[in-house]
Amino acid sequence: MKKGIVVLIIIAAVIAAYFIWKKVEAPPKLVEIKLSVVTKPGSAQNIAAEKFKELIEQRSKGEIKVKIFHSASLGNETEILQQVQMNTVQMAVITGGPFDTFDPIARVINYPFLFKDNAQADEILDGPLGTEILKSLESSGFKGLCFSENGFRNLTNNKRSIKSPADIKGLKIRVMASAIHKAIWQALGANPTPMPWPIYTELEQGVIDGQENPLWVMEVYKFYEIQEYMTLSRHVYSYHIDVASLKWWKKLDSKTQDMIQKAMYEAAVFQRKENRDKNAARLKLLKEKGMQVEENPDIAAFRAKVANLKDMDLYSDPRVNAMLLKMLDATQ
Ligand code: EAX
Repeated sequence: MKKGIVVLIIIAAVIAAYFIWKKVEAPPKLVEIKLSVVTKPGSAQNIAAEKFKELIEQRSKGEIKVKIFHSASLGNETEILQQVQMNTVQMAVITGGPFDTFDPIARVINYPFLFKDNAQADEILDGPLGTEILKSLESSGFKGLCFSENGFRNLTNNKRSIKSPADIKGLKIRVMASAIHKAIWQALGANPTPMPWPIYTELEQGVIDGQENPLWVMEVYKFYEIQEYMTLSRHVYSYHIDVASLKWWKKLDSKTQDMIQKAMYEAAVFQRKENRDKNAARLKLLKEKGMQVEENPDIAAFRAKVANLKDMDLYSDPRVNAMLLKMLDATQ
């Protein structure tokens, strides 16, 4: 009889231990992701975010849910990145510029006239140098997943047609919150004004004379209504970093991490292609809307003005400098 009770107690203890262990070990069933972008639906960032949501929700059979916060509803890109660091936002698609203040390594890809075309940008950013940059963001609390794109940036303004840097002199140009972007426009002779997105009102009211962004921005944000001149300067390849909170990432099991990584990369590849496929039609539309487009600016003169940027203090951190040299070596 006594023996029977002991056996029962042991069985009960084993069952209890099993359930306690299961509760501790079992990953939470539902993963909820807040994903933030500063721009509105139809934007490059949003297209990458929407595609990611579609892929991951389908593949996880509903176990991973994504809620997208767009149109600066959680603040500007710097503020979004702070929330990602704290894990109050789990993921974001962020333009390369604002990363600059979190980790100066981001400056390397913003280097003017770095990539000669889309194919080269993909080759480098999807390759070992891109991976090294993503990895180094971990020291500032980010898990860099991959790169989607804004595209090559072009100058618009409301004062005059611009063919060479001499025409830029004194123009008040809005730039992203990024030391390298500011330095580029200083070197080109403008009066650069850092300002977070969005900037339509400032352009409309003449607080700034111009801005620079890829073609989709001029269409989606209707800049053709308020900017008369555009120059196809293609001075910087503007990337997005598709990023996750490192704090959050570390808590996910490896299967979930792999699924997220894979879906975000596929979304990025999809978005880059769709962005590029639309550029010819966008240029046509912007001309039809009345923008005067300088299609053959004096790029050699632009390049000459920014040739010394690599020697500036901006790149003096040994880690950043080493990466810049590797990048220039691989591209120029
Ligand atoms: O897509 O702030 C900027 O100029 C960025 O390019 C923004 O993401 C618009």
